[in-house]
Amino acid sequence: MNIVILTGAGISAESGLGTFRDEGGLWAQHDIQDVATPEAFQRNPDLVHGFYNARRAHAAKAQPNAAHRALAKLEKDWRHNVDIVTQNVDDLHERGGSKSVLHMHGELSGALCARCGKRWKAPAVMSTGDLCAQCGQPGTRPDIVWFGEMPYQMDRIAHLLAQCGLFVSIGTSGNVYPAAGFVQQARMLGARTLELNLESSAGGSLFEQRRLGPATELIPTWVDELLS
Ligand code: BV8
Repeated sequence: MNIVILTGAGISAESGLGTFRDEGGLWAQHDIQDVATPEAFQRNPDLVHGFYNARRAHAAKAQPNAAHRALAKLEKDWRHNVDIVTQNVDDLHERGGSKSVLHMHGELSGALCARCGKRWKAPAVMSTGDLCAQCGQPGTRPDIVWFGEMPYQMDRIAHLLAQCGLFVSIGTSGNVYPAAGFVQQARMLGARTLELNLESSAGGSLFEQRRLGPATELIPTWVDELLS
């Protein structure tokens, strides 16, 4: 059977990247309305660039952990498809060896021209002075899906959920939609559902099975069980 794995900030927590809603998390340090909406970028692009420049630098220094590597092993050794749909904007899944990774909320490594839609590899530091290489206009932004914006590749995700026999959610609090709704979609489409998280999430009761613990312990154990 095909496996779809939704991941959130919790899988990168033990690599030293902050989560959003845990104690001292990113949303405790910054108000979402100031740094993660299109209106925030219109209002104060320097503040928003500063927020993502800091996270881009932090993510570049972080290393994939045992959980990222275990998912890459599963993809390599599992006889059917393993597709990761991540809410994370870091590249730790790719650096951990995973090939099929879908960044539904964009990527810190991406830059986007708000005017002509061109995409390119983001420089380490982005600023309001950067001009788009294609249309020459200012207004370049991190290629990140902010609140109120449509997440990427939703059609492909719907297709994957319809084709999977097992839907696993790892390291996400289940607060943000549409990602938080995937478990219901998967269940309705006949998939088994499993949550692997440090603590029970907002939608925890929607999962047939739940295991609680840190990802670097939980995921390698679960992958070894599945492959044995
Ligand atoms: C959309 C950007 C519609 C990148 C993100 C009311 C008003 C306005 C909007 C809404 C509303 N109600 C619903 C909405 C929609 C809104 C939403 O869901 N809001 C919520 C807050 C109520 N959603 C949207 O706006 C989405 N777009 O709906 O568009 C639309 C339709 C048509 C046309 C146009 C538009 C867009 C959502 C995307 C927003 N961008 N990120 C960035 O800055 O990173 S969301 C942000 O939250 C991140 O992507 C993050 O991934 C995501 C979810 O957070 P988590 O990953 O779950 O992290 P969190 O800290 O919450 O939890 C961590 C978990 O890990 C915890 O459970 C913890 O226990 C666990 N953990 C911790 N340590 C470990 C661990 N687990 C294992 N091991 C450990 N060691």
